[in-house]
Amino acid sequence: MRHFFKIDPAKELSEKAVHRLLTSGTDGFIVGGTDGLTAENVSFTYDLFSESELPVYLEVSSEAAILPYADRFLIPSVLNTQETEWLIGRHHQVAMEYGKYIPWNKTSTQGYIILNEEAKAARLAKADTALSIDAIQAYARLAEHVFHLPIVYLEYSGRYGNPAVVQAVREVLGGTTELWYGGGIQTLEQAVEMGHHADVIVVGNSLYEDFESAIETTQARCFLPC
Ligand code: 1GP
Repeated sequence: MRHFFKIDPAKELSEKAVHRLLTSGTDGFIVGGTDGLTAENVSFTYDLFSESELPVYLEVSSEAAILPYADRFLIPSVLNTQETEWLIGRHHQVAMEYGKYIPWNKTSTQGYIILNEEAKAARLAKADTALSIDAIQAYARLAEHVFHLPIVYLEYSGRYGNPAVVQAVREVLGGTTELWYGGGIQTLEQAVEMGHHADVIVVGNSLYEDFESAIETTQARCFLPC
């Protein structure tokens, strides 16, 4: 299991906080957010976190988040959206405009399954969040075996999710698609619980709410079998 912090460029972190994060024991950082992104705050944040050897992923959710010199790009595609725009439409527009310049070999597609109906991303992408476990598993199977996506991302942003869903998705993934979980992890105990099933756990909002507790989540690996 790997642990990533998700850093929102629209929110402020002190110099001390950035240092603590860089030395926290996390496995990497995802720079990304839902709104308030500008070319300036994205590049400023990316530069702060790329000072260390840890991987820094740039999650491209809007054109403002395209930083040509970044090393790793994550391209979200919402599997349970009701509008093709969020599955492939926006991506197509960007590829039409910037296709020649995008370092495609540095991109990984995240097949998002958004499950918290109150999350901004769920509303924006018109995600169908009222899904049974069978329906969620079916998306995961398609992601791995039909679309060959490297990542399935169970997204509960802002709310702690259902560990039984994460476990059920784990059970149907065959090992070529990674399972990432994000949403509402505030404590070490929660990080361990989700870390039992997920290849990657992502901690975002709690950084800005209870910093010390968020830092503790980096220790989850110590409580999991190797
Ligand atoms: C957001 O999944 C991440 O995209 C993390 O969620 O902010 O709720 O921790 P939280």
